[in-house]
Amino acid sequence: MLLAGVVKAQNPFIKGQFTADPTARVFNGKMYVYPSHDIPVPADKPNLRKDWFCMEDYHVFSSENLINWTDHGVILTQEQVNWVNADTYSMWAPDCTYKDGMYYFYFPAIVKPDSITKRFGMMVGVAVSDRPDGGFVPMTEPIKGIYGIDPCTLIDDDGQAYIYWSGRGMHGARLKPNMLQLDSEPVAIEKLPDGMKEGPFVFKRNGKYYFTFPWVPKEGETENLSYAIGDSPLGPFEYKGLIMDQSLTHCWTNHHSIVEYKGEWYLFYHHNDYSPKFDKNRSICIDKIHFNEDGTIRKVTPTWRGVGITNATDEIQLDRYSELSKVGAAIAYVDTTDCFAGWKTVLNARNAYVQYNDVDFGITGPTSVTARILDGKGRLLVKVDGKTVAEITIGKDELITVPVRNIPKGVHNLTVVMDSKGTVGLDWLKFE
Ligand code: FUB
Repeated sequence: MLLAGVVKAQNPFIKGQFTADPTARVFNGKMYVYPSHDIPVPADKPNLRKDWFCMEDYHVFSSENLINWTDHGVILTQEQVNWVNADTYSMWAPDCTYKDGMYYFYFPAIVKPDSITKRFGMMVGVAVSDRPDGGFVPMTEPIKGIYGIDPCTLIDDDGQAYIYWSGRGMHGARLKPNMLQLDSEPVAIEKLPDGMKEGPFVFKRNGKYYFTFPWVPKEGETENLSYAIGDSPLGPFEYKGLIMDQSLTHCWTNHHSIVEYKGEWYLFYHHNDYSPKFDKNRSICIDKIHFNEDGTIRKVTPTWRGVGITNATDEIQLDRYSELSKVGAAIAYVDTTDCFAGWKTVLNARNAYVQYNDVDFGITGPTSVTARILDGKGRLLVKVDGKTVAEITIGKDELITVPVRNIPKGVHNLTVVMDSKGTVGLDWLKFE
């Protein structure tokens, strides 16, 4: 049965549950994201490490506009896979690909000690469905020859499928047409910079193969995202540089995918915004990624604004800002005991501001705006493209509605400016 829930957000774009290792794929003109599903260690599992990853199942999410995401519910659990040691909660980073009418969901997990594989450690399995959002049936054995984690697939223009993984270095191999078995010996991907690497993601653009990966350059550092380019799917690849710096919140891992959708390229990655004190409970994010003329990648700075256009009639979470004034503006959790309650913008100096770009005011134009004020006192100016459209004087009420004037049609940038002394905790604005 499908559990469909709608999530609307900027970054992180899935709220209410932890998500990590996002592999994004476009199927039937829609974006699907297959992440891992971090959970806090269950209280009745004293044998599991409290400071480690804990993952028992996978969800899939889809979106047409990259703003409104549907959670299709659980698509696979460790209990469903006979070779997985279900005491280990080790359903790590997955991928999904489409070939000849079927969807193949690849996932790593720790094998049962007595399983048919006669191996220990992590292997990679496949579950198959005729649709991308569920119905996956796991194969009864993991793929022979893959000892590692973080599977990623590539279907080349000639239809040949490849699979990549990490574990004792980075590897790739051809897949048989059945997509369930290797069709070549694993090839070690060499000449990448020294240091710990995992999470390969390979894609093709303008005839070049991009081998991209999280990488820890030095002991004591955390994962950045890096890339190399080559002329054939299994290399050799030449290292080209960084895609994203190490996380400012010190999330040790990052894990990503890069995909083209409706003419734009997007980077999916994860940080630990909803779990600032424990970086094994992560949340997935999306930002645009751009290429230079010569095919090299421009470095991406992670944003909270994320991507997409926000309707003026939605609750506009300004704390997922495009720009914040250097003085007198900050972002804080609404409830430090429940990070999923989200954030608020705190303005505490005259002329301090928060700017949120790409708001769609439609064609008829709203007549009023409502602000949710969580605390404080003061006067706010609401501006569209720099012109004041409303003034909000904060009193005792949490929800304050005032008229708006001269709102232009279409998509514009919204700014809220502090116009008095005082401190204001602003949750959201919404136009009617
Ligand atoms: O999510 C568990 C592991 O952390 C993944 O397999 C790695 O890529 C890292 O993100």
